[in-house]
Amino acid sequence: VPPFAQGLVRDLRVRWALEEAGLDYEERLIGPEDQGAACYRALQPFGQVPAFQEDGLFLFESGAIVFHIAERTEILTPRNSEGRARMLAWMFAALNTIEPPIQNLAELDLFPGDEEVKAKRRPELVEGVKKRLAELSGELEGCEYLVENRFSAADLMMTAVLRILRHTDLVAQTPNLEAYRLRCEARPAFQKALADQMAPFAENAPDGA
Ligand SMILES: N[C@@H](CCC(=O)N[C@@H](CS)C(=O)NCC(=O)O)C(=O)O
Repeated sequence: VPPFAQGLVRDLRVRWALEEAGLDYEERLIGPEDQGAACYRALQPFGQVPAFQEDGLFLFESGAIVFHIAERTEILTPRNSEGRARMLAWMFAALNTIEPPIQNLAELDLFPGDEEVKAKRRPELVEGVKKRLAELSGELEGCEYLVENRFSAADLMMTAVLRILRHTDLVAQTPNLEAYRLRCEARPAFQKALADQMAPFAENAPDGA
């Protein structure tokens, strides 16, 4: 993927969860030519990344994969059923309520397009993002994490989503959200996952890139 997407590709979420859980895994990288291939579509119906295989189980959608991994470990999942349900609610919120406006803004900013059209559309998209960030910030007021004030897969997913805004200062404008993102990203499992995602990009970069 181009440099603007490196460190954001959604396999990062899965790598992070696997690192937190301390599970052994093997990565299989794909290129654009694999996206349409029938054998890859059998793993991921939309040809997207990530896809996950564990023995006979094939999973797609980063949220479903992370949840599957999270269920294995108390590091990522509260022990009680109420806590687990709240964790799932916040994972859905990250993916379904917070990510869409953030993704729309990132696509406008980072993908090519008519600059005049973009400039007209951007303020509305920024407002949409700011609204959700303010709401999230309010929810995190006085708390370090989203559920039971302990790190869980909900924070993993929320942090992965907030990172999509790294080309802007929108998260940094909200001090408790910025502190939350940094707290989650400081985890050794995140650092390992990020380094592992980035390594092949560096290895495969054309000379001097
Ligand atoms: N909802 C999916 C989105 C996956 C997704 O958008 N993956 C991107 C890479 S981060 C991709 O494969 N894009 C290429 C495409 O959509 O064709 C998930 O969370 O797994």
